[in-house]
Order: sequence, then structure tokens, then C-alpha cells
Amino acid sequence: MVVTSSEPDAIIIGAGIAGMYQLYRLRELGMRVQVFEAGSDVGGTWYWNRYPGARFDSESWSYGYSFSEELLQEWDWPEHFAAQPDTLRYLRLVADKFDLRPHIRFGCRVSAAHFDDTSGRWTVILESGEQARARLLITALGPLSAYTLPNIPGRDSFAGQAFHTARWPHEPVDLRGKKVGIIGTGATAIQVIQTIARDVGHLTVFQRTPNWAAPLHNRPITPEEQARIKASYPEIFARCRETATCFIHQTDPRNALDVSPEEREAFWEKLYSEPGFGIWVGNFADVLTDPRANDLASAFVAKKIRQRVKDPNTAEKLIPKNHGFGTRRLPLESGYYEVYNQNNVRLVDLNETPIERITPQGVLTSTKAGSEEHTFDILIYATGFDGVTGPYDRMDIRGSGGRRLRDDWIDTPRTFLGIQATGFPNMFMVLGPHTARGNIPRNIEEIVDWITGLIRYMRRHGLVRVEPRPEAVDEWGRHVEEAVAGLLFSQVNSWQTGINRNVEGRDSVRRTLGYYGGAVAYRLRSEEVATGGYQEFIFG
Ligand code: NA7
Repeated sequence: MVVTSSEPDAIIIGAGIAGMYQLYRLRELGMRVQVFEAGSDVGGTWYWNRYPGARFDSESWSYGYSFSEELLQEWDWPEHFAAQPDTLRYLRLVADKFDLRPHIRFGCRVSAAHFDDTSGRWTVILESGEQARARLLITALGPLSAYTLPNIPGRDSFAGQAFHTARWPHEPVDLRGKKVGIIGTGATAIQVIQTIARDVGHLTVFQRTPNWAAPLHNRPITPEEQARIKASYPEIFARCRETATCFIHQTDPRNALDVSPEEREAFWEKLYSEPGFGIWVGNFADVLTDPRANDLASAFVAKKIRQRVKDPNTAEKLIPKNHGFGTRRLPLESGYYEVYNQNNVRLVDLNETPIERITPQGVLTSTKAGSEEHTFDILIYATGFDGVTGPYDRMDIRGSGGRRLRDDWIDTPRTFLGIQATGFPNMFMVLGPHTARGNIPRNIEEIVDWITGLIRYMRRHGLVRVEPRPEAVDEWGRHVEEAVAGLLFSQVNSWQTGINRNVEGRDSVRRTLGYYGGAVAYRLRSEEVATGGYQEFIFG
């Protein structure tokens, strides 16, 4: 059954930050657009991730859309780092203000998208079996939308309530006085743990790999600050355009190894006391590239953890030993380490006592003496995502001649600018693999504007089909690998290097999933392609 009465010019999958903005831009071109969204509302990440304590680590005022001055002036961010309910409220306002909802069908999960060479059209198939066709397909799937549950035996046998953080219920979950277990200690778990630890009766944290974390230093925005922020948006966004990650934080030009120990220590103390990602992406230039500088930075943060956690044994368990500071996505925290000083919180190190299985009552770990059953009312899986390529792998995407994207990307994604793949004509990815990433809405706006520019060019020239030349894809792939070489994070397992031990085939071989030459270099290259007349593409 075909869902739309008249064929749209474009189909967008996803109504998160990327899909909404792409819809807005294509409507501006006068195009008919159909968006399919699995959730019952807009918001993407901010729709799904409703767990207690969810918030972003970008400065709020650098996170919102920049395209509408009216919107910038109308919206008040309540805190310097906004919580999920506020961000969702903001995105709902955007949907209403720009009249986006009539073009979005909610509750529609796309299971497949097939390109037909004869008609030059994509057929999108929903889980319900319904179909829609359009010439252009834009995937705005989100790099962290394919959530993964742990592959632990007995997972479905738990008799209490169990939630993955990315599927937290819409109705409030009463945690007060409950016995709660949480599996995972990534950015998400850290936010949950520090938020619920005081309310629950008892909290058990199951940790497989500790992560480095540093203070967020969030606080409300005062009326005076609000006025200052609203008066300085052009400068804020200009600043974001200058940095490699589109955050306001710029890498310090000095090397940690070139300055005196006193100067180093003073700078790190300053960064540790300041809000946001400065300590990660505004650190000395060599911290994320030179193992010796990285060791020193790690030692500094380890010292902080030891100062904050009273029990030395617990502190040691919380200090990562298998990767250096900042080589995985740095979680920002608010009182996370102090949680372990509470009597009602227990840290279980899964390297000492691995999980054997999940039981109807809770979690069974093996100990030297035998086994121990941890019993819970509620079990929380903060076990992450099959990052970046996961959402693409889960969809049956078939391009020209029936070639499958999943097969083409089995070893590594192959794209030009992370936006298009050879053999998948007229399919455009917003924030797909091999694009620059950091302060995500900033990256999204640039990519959407670039895609919109290419579509505008095609319409102006009467072109109906576009895909990148294979040699352009090869060249971009080589450049992506060159850009990541020398960055310490590329030698560490994490979702950023494509490792998820809960996903078969993605559990051991690292892949480069982003473009790490920086947003400035990415922008220059994409602008060069556009001003050069898109010679890297084959048009039809
Ligand atoms: P992450 O950062 O991938 O964290 C997932 C956590 O779950 C991590 O600590 C994992 O340990 C742990 N995990 C996963 N599977 C298991 C099993 N089977 N047993 C025990 N522990 C497990 O995801 P987040 O949601 O925290 O953050 C994702 C991004 O969202 C974040 O970077 C922000 O950009 C927003 P592991 O490290 O694999 O040993």
C-alpha cells in the first residue's frame, strides 16, 4: 500500500535535530517533503533519551539552531547545560513555529529503502508494510539511535522493571526507596547514577570499564546572562566555526610537554574548575596525540578522583587503566564521584566478579568463593549504542542494481564527505559516517545547508540523479584515515571506533567512523566541492 496520495519530492527519515532542519530547508525550496519518524513526536535523541539526569554537555547557547534570529531571541535556555525536558520543549517549539508537523508522520519506523534504476526513485518501506516513493531520500537517523542491550544470558528473565536508558518510559518511574541495579558506566550511566543515587534505597553499579570524567559545572542562566547571550549570538556561532569540534573551546596552542610542571598543573586546575568540554577539547595541543602528555593529564585527573572518593580501593576501581584521559568520549559529571561515598551505593567491578547471568531476581556475578546474587526492583541498562553505522546496518538499504549498503560497509563505511555513497543515487546522509562531529547541531546545520545547496543546484540544472564518483569516495576514505592517524583515541575501543561488544561482527575490529581532521577542514573541503561545480559527482 502506498501511504502518500501524491508523491513527495523528498523523503526524510527521522525528525530529530537533523531531519527537522532538513525539512525546513527543503520546504524553503518549495519542495514537497514527507518525513517518517518512529517516535510519537519530534526530537530524536531528546525524544528517546528521557532517563533521569539526561542533558547535553554543549553550552546550551551554542547548541540551538542558528538559522532564525527570531527563534534565538524568543527562546530562553534555563541552564548553561540544558536538561532533556528543556531541549525537547525547545525542539517542539521549533516544530510548531516553523509549521513542520504537517509534513511529518509519527509512529512510522522505516525498515527498508530500495532504489529503482528504471524510475530513478526510492521506495521507502515502513514496518507496517506501507510504502512511499520519492526521487530524493535523506537519512537523518542520528549517530546514536541504534541502542544495544547487553548480551548477557537470562536477560529477559528478570521479573522486575528493566529499562534501556534510550527507551526510558514516558510516564514517571518511581525510584524512591527502590533497590536499583545499573549496568554500564559511560556518559549516560554517569548522568543516571549521579541523579538517582540519593533517591533510591540502594544502588549497585556494574562497571566493566571505568571512564575518565570531569566536572560539568552547570548552573542556571541569570537574566543578565540571558540578555548578554541573546546580544552575542553572532559572536558565539562565529567562535564555534573556528574550532575543530564546533564547541566554544579551542585547543591551546601550547604543548603540555613544553611547559613547566607548575604551568601545566595551574592550567589543568583552571580547566577542571571551568564549565564544559574545555578540559577535553581545549586542553594542551599534545594531550590527545602524545602518549607522554596524555599520561600526565591522566595522572592529574586520577589525582582528582582519589581526592573525591573516600575509599581508596573504590577510587582505584574508578580510575581507568586501559585507556588515557580523553581517548574515549569524555563524560561530564556533577557529583558523580561523591556518589561512591554514600552508604547506599556499591560499585561492582565486573573484571573481578563478572556477570554470569541475569536472574528473575537480579544479577548473578561469579566470585572466587562461588557466586553472588544481587537482587533488584529495577534494572537499568545504560549499555550504549551501535554507533554511527548501526542505524544504517539495521535498515535494508539497497541502491542501484540492488547493492546493499550494509554489505558495502561491512569493513568500513565508504562515502564522499560522509554525505553520499557510490551506488546509492539521490541518497543523502545527514551526520552519516565520515563527517566532522562535535557540537552536533553546528555540524548538522552545515551538512544540511550543503545538501540543500546540492539539491538546489540539481533543480536549477534540471538534474534528477546524483552520486559520487568512486574515485572521490576512495580519496575521501584515504583522507579520513590520514586525519585520524596519530590521534590516541583511534587506538582505544569505544563506540567512536566502532566497537560494541554486544553486536556480532562489531565487537573487535576498530573502524574510523568520523572525520577527525576538524570541522574547519571539513567545511573548507565541502565548500571547495560546491564552488568547483560538484565535479566529484556523476549527475544524470
Ligand atoms: P557508552 O559510552 O557506549 O557506554 C556503555 C556502557 O555500557 C559502557 O560502560 C560499557 O562497558 C557498558 N556495557 C555495555 N555492554 C555491557 C555488558 N554486556 N556488560 C557490562 N557492561 C556493558 O554509551 P552511553 O549511552 O553511556 O553514551 C553514548 C553516547 O551518548 C555518549 O558518548 C554521548 O555522546 C551521548 P565497556 O566500556 O564496553 O566495557
